[in-house]
Amino acid sequence: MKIKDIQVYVNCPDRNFVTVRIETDNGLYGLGDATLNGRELAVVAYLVEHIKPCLIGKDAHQIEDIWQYLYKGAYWRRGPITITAISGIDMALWDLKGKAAGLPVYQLLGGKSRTKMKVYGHANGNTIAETLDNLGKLIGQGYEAVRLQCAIPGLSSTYGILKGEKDYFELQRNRPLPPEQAWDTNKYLNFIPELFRQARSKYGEEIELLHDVHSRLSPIEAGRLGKALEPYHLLFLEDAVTAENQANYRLLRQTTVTPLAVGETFNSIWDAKELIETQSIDYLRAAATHAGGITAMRRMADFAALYKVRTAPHGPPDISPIGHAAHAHLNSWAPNFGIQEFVGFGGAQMTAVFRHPLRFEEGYLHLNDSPGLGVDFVVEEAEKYPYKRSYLPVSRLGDGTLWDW
Ligand code: KDG
Ligand code: MG
Repeated sequence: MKIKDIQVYVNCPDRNFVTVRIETDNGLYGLGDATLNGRELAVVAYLVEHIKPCLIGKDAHQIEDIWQYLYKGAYWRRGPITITAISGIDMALWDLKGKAAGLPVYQLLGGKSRTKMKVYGHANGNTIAETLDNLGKLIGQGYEAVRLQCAIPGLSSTYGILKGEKDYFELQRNRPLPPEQAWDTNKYLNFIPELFRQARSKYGEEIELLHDVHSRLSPIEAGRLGKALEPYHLLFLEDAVTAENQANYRLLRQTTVTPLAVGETFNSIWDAKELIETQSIDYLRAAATHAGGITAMRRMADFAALYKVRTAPHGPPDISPIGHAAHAHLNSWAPNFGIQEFVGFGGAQMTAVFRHPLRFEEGYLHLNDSPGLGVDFVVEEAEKYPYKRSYLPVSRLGDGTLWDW
């Protein structure tokens, strides 16, 4: 099964996605997601200019060797552009191997550890009342776990709150340059515990609750928040602090028993090594699209399992249905799967372009038994939606200081 051609598509069906399509000489094709939100074209160039010429004629079954070849062969290891490009290739090769074998990818990984995957949804709002109404709607749809984000009173904008835009992409798209958002640690820390107090008092203890800090706090500030949230029993607090310095989490861990999750921006097992070994986190949020594909995610899951760390793959709208399908196969297999973030299947344009193998029912995702990853990519549909440049927002304090977004 030799690689005959590699096509890279960048399209905007509702939002931008980079799709890798590898064709083999036995008439099969495999699909991978290489979407890096806000920096899409850098990955496209890496794939087309640097990776494609190296892979034509190679045996598509040699997934591990190709992964090592692209990782070690670049000499410049790691980094989001390189690893997102490798991730797209890796997913497409697993898709091909599954199609060639007539088996879904989870079977190649070792079979199913579960029949369905628990997900958490998002309830956002401009006020606590609105956030809790949205939480009630998700509980009504069967969700057993929900992330709560609420606009901070006195701030003009807050992460996760759309303020009239149709979705996150429109929030980015409607501005020619990165949108600027405001941040105030004191206002935030004084407000968030009240959101969770009211959520518990309205809906009780049964529903599992989560929150994403989006890396805005120092370890000690994060410790204050974690402690204040302890009475409300979160499933996890995400990205309480940045993890470039993994020791941040060792410090945070000493201050609170609120479970901790981190990893959506990780592009290597090395980003998580110390966090896992020191048991400083409870959930690893790495994504197949940004952390090295199925090959790397499998390795991370096995390593995390040794330390009782569970997987909770990143599931935002800026990962394509191919990336979500890769997670579904990993989640079906991983003995230490924890929970999957899930924000729906996207709009009409997206569902016309990507045909996916997932079904949502009563708080869980179900994966069908199609060979490979089970996703199809309709090129003629995709080509109706050209790429549109967009940027993620940046954050600033009131005095103009640039902050973590
Ligand atoms: O592209 C950035 C988003 O994927 C990110 O902001 C979403 O933090 C996120 C989450 O937890 O889904
Ligand atoms: Mg997050």
